[in-house]
Amino acid sequence: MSESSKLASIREKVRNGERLTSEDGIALFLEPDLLAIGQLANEVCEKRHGDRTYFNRNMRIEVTNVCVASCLFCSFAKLEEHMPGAHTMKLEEAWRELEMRMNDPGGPPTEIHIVNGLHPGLPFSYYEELLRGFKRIDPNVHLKCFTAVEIHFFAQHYGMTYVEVLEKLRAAGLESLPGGGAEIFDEGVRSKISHDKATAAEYLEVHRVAHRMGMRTNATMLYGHIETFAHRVDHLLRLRALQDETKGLQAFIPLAFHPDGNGMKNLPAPTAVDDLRTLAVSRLLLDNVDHIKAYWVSLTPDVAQIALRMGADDIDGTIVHETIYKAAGTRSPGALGYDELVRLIREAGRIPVERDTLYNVVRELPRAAVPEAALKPRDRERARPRALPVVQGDVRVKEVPS
Ligand code: V47
Repeated sequence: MSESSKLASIREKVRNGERLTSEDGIALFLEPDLLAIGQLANEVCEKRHGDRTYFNRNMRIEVTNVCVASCLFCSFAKLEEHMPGAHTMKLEEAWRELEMRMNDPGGPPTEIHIVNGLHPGLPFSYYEELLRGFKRIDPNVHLKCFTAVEIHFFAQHYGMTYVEVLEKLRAAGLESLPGGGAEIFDEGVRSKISHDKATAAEYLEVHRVAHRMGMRTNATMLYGHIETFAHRVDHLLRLRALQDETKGLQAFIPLAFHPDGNGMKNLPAPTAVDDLRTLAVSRLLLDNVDHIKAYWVSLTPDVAQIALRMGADDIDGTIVHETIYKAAGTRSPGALGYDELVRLIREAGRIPVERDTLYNVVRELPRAAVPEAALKPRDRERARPRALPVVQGDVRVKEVPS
């Protein structure tokens, strides 16, 4: 089949470093040749990152699932504390999660990523104490906590500006914001799937304020439910515009909708082709964002691994204890071991690079000499990376398989 002239002209633009338009974005989503789009996104990715794929040693904690918002896609939240399945951790319980990981082989997690429900009954000091406690246990752990939606809620609920909320949380140890809560920015879709939390403009404003204060943030997009391709493109271009202004976004993460147990359970989940195309188009449209993450919990490790050849340069981390996607029926495991992540990256022909949250290199591992299946089973076992010594800071350790 001959290639469409639209795809040829988009390729030309990308290779000349010209910015893609909204019309180009929609054409890419409509293009049936997934491999052609994936290859183009891969070119862009390799130009930025060579053969490197980033991952980190992180942990997820959701301290409360009590939430005043009623998002149609959410299988995790409970409206009130006394409802079955509702939980709010005592501070000691949350801290214990980190204490239990302090002696992990290879060292403790370098990042704690916290996403919560919007709980109406906790004092603000609960969140400050939460962060302080983690820093007491491990002053080196990076705290990437609370989505822009939570920051907006704190501002409203406790009567503060975004700057005041962020300043207080930063004084308690907060270092960056995760990307959750973006969903789809289009006001029509947003009013149907999440009408009672921060609007798109408020989400973007929290990120803008955080960037002005010198904090880095991530951004997400929840796709594969009632939105159209035009809505996805609009979402990506609003993020691109913010990034032109602030340069504070460090990674973009497309999140595949999971339908189990929520208000859109009648909808099918997006297919692997849609997942990969969305990731590739994100790489092509977001020409000013450094990192595109293939979040293995949302994609499954199998699809995330293929995404590493279609525009993604990051696969997220070891995670441990993810509950939002578990509630929504993901087929992914709750955690991946360090060695398992390294294996996925190596088998994709990439160089595994362990990073910290701000993309400083913790250690770089060698690429696989040959695909693992080319080795005898005994040699395969030997070629796997062993538990590694703790290395802090921007230190590169070339590990030699024993
Ligand atoms: O905000 C909720 C989404 C997000 C469902 O910043 C759902 O590095 C699919 O934001 N199906 C939380 N998605 C996760 C998140 C994230 C993940 C990985 C990395 C980073 C980062 C951020 O999950 C929520 C919401 O948008 N979500 N329910 C569902 N049923």
